[in-house]
Amino acid sequence: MINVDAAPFAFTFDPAATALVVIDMQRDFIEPGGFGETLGNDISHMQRAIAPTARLLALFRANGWPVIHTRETHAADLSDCPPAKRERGSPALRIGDTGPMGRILIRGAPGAEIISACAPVTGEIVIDKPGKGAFYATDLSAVLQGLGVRSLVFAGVTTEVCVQTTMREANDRGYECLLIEEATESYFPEFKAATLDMIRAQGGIVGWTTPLATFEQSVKRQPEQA
Ligand code: C5J
Repeated sequence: MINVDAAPFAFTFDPAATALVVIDMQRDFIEPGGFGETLGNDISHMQRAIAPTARLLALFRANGWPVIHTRETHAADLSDCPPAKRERGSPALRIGDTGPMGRILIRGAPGAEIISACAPVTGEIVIDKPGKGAFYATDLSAVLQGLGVRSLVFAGVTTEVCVQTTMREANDRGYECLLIEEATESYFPEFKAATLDMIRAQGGIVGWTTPLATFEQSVKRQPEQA
């Protein structure tokens, strides 16, 4: 078992039963011309999560622990995109419209791909999800059961939308969830801060959070690698 100094108290995980879940590190949320920007957000905030997420990926890969990536995407015919989602608000471009990186959030479009710094490598699982939560309308539950996983380490964007929604879904399904603080970002710094607080409030009502360096040091200290 590995013990991590986390908030609201230590997070203990069995590395043989733990996976990293990297949420939606897609060009459409991070790069100019994508979904995030078309909604009117300041995408520059997303830059901060890239290097920490890449470091976390490197750590899991070096240890041979499973990595799961998610992408928020829709079918080309939009059959899995509720009109309520597509038609809400007045974005410059809607889901399915063609922007500088191809059709917004459509599976296979360049903008829907994961940014190169965090791109999946051979053997890693990629889950396409039509909703904010990665369990809704996907086979993520079956994938995790197949891996024999009980603890999930989270990274990705955006903190208060797809990351938090997926952590809550996972928590309700009995998974122990740890969010790495620098490896997640929001377009709204105050929403990120509030989400970290919400996750660990009330004795870890959704899960735990910890800084990346603390997690890395805890993994280095594990007895098997001493
Ligand atoms: C959003 C996400 N923010 N991946 N999606 O619409 O958080």
